[in-house]
Amino acid sequence: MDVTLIGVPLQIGAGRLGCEMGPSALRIAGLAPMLEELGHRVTDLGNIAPAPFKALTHPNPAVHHLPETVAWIEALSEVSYLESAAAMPIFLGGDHALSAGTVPGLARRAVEQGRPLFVLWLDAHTDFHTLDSTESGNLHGTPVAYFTGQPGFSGYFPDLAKAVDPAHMAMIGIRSVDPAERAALKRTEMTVHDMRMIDEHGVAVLLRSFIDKVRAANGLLHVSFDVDFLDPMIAPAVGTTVPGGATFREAHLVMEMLHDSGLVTSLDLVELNPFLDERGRTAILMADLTASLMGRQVMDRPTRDFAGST
Ligand code: EXY
Ligand code: MN
Ligand code: MN
Ligand code: MN
Repeated sequence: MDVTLIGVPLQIGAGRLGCEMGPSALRIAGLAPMLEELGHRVTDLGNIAPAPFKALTHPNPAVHHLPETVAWIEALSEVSYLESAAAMPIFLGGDHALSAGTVPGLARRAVEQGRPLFVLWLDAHTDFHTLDSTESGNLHGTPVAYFTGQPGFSGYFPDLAKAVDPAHMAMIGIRSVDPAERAALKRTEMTVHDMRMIDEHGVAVLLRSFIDKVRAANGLLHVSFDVDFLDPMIAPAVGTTVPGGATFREAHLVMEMLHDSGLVTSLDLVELNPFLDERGRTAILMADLTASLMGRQVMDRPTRDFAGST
């Protein structure tokens, strides 16, 4: 398959700086050769940069970096629309505010193809704050509220040509939700599988029901993978760690099942903060998980991969 890597060194949406090093860390982890080894044709477009930004203020005093973040979102929405025409775009983040750009661009492409866009949100957080409800003002906590058309973004974030229907989404790995997000989510048809659901039922049965829903609707599937979906013990390089995340095998199983579904048409890899890492192990894990999404089977893992690893 033709795959396009797009670096998005966005970090102002997060509470801690460092995500701007994410694209480089994923490249240094060997993402491109890992995908080429699986037979994919990989084009690396380098990193995008925002357009010059105009002054913009919001009455919520906590909201910060709004003008610059909007400029990133506008640029990304265009890139995402263009790069989803004939290849699978993989966005190398960068903090999760980037999905406020990638998802609307993909939704625009989906409309042209006459197919609904579905989104799988792998995250400890629901990222369902609005500009009015956020208390941290960190805009990486708002993308899902924005692109599902919740109120309060118009006049600040770019107007949406097409919102994503919450019924066309599933969140897996959730274990850190603010009261305002929970109240807003209750008013939607969003499928939220928190870690209790995973512990009780297993991730496979939860994911399979969502995959069946996407297939039945002839949908396109975008996967937005936040590093903090994973347990911090295996993925420490993220600024918003929450104990009790997905294990190594749960994460690989999700990726292997998604590959077998044949439905995934785009991917965000977000919130990697190499400044918080040990010898790049989180970046390597994210690249390894992407290889599973792109077709590497468990039985293809030669001993050399882990011989002597700690
Ligand atoms: N809900 C909290 C906030 O809005 O600040 C935490 C958000 C973390 C968002 C990270 C990207 O997933
Ligand atoms: Mn900040
Ligand atoms: Mn997130
Ligand atoms: Mn998160």
